[in-house]
Order: sequence, then structure tokens, then C-alpha cells
Amino acid sequence: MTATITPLRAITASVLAVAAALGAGHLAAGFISPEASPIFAVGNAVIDVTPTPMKEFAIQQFGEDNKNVLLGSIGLGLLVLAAIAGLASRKSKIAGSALIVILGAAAVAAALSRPTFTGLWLVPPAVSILAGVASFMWLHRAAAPASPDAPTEKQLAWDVPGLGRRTFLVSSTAVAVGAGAAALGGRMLGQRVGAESSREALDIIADVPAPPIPPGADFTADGTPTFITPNSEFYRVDTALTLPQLRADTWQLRIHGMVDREIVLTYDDLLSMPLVEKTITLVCVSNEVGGPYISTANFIGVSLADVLRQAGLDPRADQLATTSSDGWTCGTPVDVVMAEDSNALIAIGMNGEPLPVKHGFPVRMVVPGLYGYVSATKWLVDMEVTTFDEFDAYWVRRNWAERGPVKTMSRIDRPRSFAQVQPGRYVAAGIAWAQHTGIDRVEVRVDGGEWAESELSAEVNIDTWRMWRIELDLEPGSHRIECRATDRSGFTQQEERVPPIPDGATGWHSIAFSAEA
Ligand SMILES: Nc1nc2c(c(=O)[nH]1)N[C@H]1C(S)=C(S)[C@@H](COP(=O)(O)O)O[C@H]1N2
Ligand SMILES: [Mo]
Repeated sequence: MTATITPLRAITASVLAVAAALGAGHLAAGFISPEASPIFAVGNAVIDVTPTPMKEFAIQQFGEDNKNVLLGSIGLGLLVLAAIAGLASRKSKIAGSALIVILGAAAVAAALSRPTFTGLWLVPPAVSILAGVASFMWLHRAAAPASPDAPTEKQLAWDVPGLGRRTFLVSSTAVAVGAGAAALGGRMLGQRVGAESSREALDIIADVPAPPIPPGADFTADGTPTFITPNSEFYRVDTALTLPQLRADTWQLRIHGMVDREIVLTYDDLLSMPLVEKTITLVCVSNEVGGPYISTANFIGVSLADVLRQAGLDPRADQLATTSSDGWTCGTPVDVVMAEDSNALIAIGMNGEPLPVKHGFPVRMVVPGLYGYVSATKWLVDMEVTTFDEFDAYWVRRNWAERGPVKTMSRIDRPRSFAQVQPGRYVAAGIAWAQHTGIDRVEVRVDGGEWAESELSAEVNIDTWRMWRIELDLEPGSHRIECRATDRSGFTQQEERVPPIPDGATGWHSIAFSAEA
């Protein structure tokens, strides 16, 4: 007859067994690929199947914490499931073991759905199931109240002699420590490729540096961002739950498809080509009116158009399909890349340093004038010359537009929403951008009055943002300030708000604030 175990012990056994499964799977993945870890495979699969509106919500709501929020939610979900399975296992070991097997099966399904799946990816979930079920059986047995008179032979074999009633505590601690150690070990193994050490050994110097940023390129004292965004503050948007770990010395890029000759480039090949530095503003299509997903850097790299000319393009090709090491895909219009002065780069440096790992180390693409989702492939490993008819990239399959030229936009940085400022003289400031076209003017109005032209910062080049500021004379009371940009093609931003999906947000940015003495 099986004894009933206490609810606390049942829950502890089940939760720790799930932890052991996760830790063991993580350790196994350390030998294969960090993304093969059940927790990351499931997380990445969730990211891929999350409906676009929900993904947009997460990006807007949690910003760059969205990945931690996802992992935290999965962790919480597992905790609840484990607790329920534990409570259902007070008499028998079936529910707790079944949960581990079901979770393991989900991890297998997630692994199979990953674009970089190989057969080896089945090992971590298998190890998880074994470790999880074994831990659960062991803890469940240890949790059973000691029957003073008739221990079964099996109990004798399992119990550590002399520990008596502390058996459960000792066993749980052992499982918890083991799970933690395994997870840590997996993490260390996963880092052994050493993207960071590979990066630190490099020194990237442009053969043709960008012109220095002129004084007056930003109005930081009046509340705008600095013209160049420091790498640590550069916005980050990608689908990668774990940062791809690539080394420069083993990196390769295969250029193939509708070309005269296939090319395989190594990092040394790139270093031996002319390295140019370009000051470029990157913006995300998910950026809402007034949003933060825009930054500017000095990118160093080789001309993408030159490389494609070496490969020889089939004139019928209109799309450049690129893939990152983690299987994300991107489709870039060939005509934009090949246009004269496109400034499209295969980039290896950012603000005088090798690309940071989270910005695509060792190699990414940058194409001025296009939103990141159709141009800025990080951890770039494959480039296929093809057509838009032939191939739909990651976000296009999720209802975003095939082509993503950046829309002319402007943003108010000062005042902030609901700010209280002094009446009288007040300087408002912000940014405007129309990559590859250039900003002509930014107008501002208060409380729906006359549009007034603002002062623009020194122009660095047409591929970058431009700052604006304007001196206002404010009456006491509440106010609303709006701005609109006009670009060099003569286009003026329209008032109507359009959401980011499918091809970028538009509309006037507007801020409510008040002037009070
Ligand atoms: N490999 C990979 N590259 C990617 C993405 C991605 O999800 N995976 N996201 C793209 C998007 S949507 C944008 S806006 C830019 C952002 O680049 P950043 O993170 O360096 O600012 O990267 C692009 N490159
Ligand atoms: Mo983006």
C-alpha cells in the first residue's frame, strides 16, 4: 500500500523535478547549441507562433524586457503546472511523472519547429525527461512517511542509511543543487564558443572614416538625444531569446542564388576589402508615433553593392534574402541596395568597436532608408539572391509589408507628456527623420494655432536623423504641442494616425503639458 504524502512535500517534489528536467536539458544543450535547451526552444517557438498583434503589444509594453517577461511567464506557468501535478501525486507518482513527459514532448515539438533544428536537438529534451522523472520518483519515495515497522526492500535500497526523517530534506536539497549546477554548467558550456573573447581580440579601423560629426548636430542641452547613440543605449529589436554566439574566425557568409558565381566570404576577406564608415540612423517598423526604437551609429563595413557586383546579379532578381545564424530571415529590395550611393553595408563595426554581440556580431547588414526588418540582418550567415515571388521573409509571413521604406516622421522629446513647465519663454525640441531623402523642415504648433518653423540642427547626411528646436512663449494653463516634418521630396507628414503594421506608423506626434508658475 502506498502512503499519502503531505501537500507541501508533493508540491516540492514536483517543482524540483521540473527544475531538474530544465537544468539537465540545459546542460545537455551546452554540448550541442544553447538554443537546443528545452526552455529556449520552447521560448523561441512561442515567439514565432505568437500572433503579430500580441508581439507588437509585448514590444510596446515591455520594450527590451519583453524577452525576460516571456521567460518569466513560462517559468510561472511551469511552477503552477508543477504545483497542480504535485498535489495530484500525493498517493501515486503518475501525475508528476506524466507532467514531465508531457513537458518533454512539448519541448520536442518546439525543437522540431526551430529553423536551425538538427537531430541532436532531440537529446536535451530526452535528457530532461529522464532526469525529471528520475528526480520525481526519488523525491516522491523520500517524501513518504517512514513506516517504522516494515520498510520494504526497495525503501531500504533507496534511503541513505542513518538520515531517517531528514531524508526528504536532504534529497530535495540534492535535487535543487544538482538542477542549479546543471543549468550553470550548460550556460558555461554554451559560452565556450566565446563570441565575446573573439570580439575583444578584434580592432576595427575604417580605411575611409566618416566625416566628423559637426558641432550643432544635436540639441542635447534642449532635450534631444545625442547625435550618435552610444552602443550601450542603441535600441535593440530581434526575435532571439539567447544571443547567437558566433566567432569572427569561423564566420562565413555564402552568397548564392541568382548570381553568376557563388561567393563564400570569411571575416578576413571582409577585413582585406576597403572598409568604409557611414553614419546611419536605424529605425524599427514597430516604432509607434513618438516611440523610442530609433538610434544612430557610425557603422563600419564593406559596400554590399560591390560584393554583389563581384557575384554578378541576374537582372531578374529583385530580392536579397538573408538569414541569420538563428534562422531569422529578411528580404531586401535589390534595387535599393544597388542604387548609386545606397550606402548599404555588410557591417562589422559600430562606433569604433566590433559590432556588439546583441547588435549582430560578427557581421550584420545595414541599408539606409529601409526599416530594420527588411534590411538589417544581424548574425548574418547566408545571402540568397532571389525574387519577391519566390520567397517570403520572417515578418512578411506574419503580415508585414514586403517592402519597408522608412516613412518621414518627427518626434517631440521636450516637453515630456504631462510635464509642468514655467510659463513664458520655453524651448521645445525633438527629432525628425527621412532616411536617404533628408529633412527639409519641421514645423511646430501649440494648441492648434499657426504652424511655426523650427530651427534644424546641422545636417550630417541624408541617412541620419535631424534635431529640431523652437522657442515658444507660453501662457499659463494647459497646452498641446504638435510637430510635423517635411522631407526633401516635398512630402509633409499627414495628421492621421496609422499603426505600425503593416509598413510603419505615421501621424503627428502630440504632447499634452501645462505651464504653471
Ligand atoms: N537576426 C536578426 N536580425 C534582425 C532582427 C532579428 O529579429 N533577427 N530584427 C531586425 C529588426 S526588426 C530591426 S528593427 C533591427 C534592429 O537592430 P538593432 O537591434 O541592432 O537596433 O534588426 C533587424 N535584424
Ligand atoms: Mo524592427
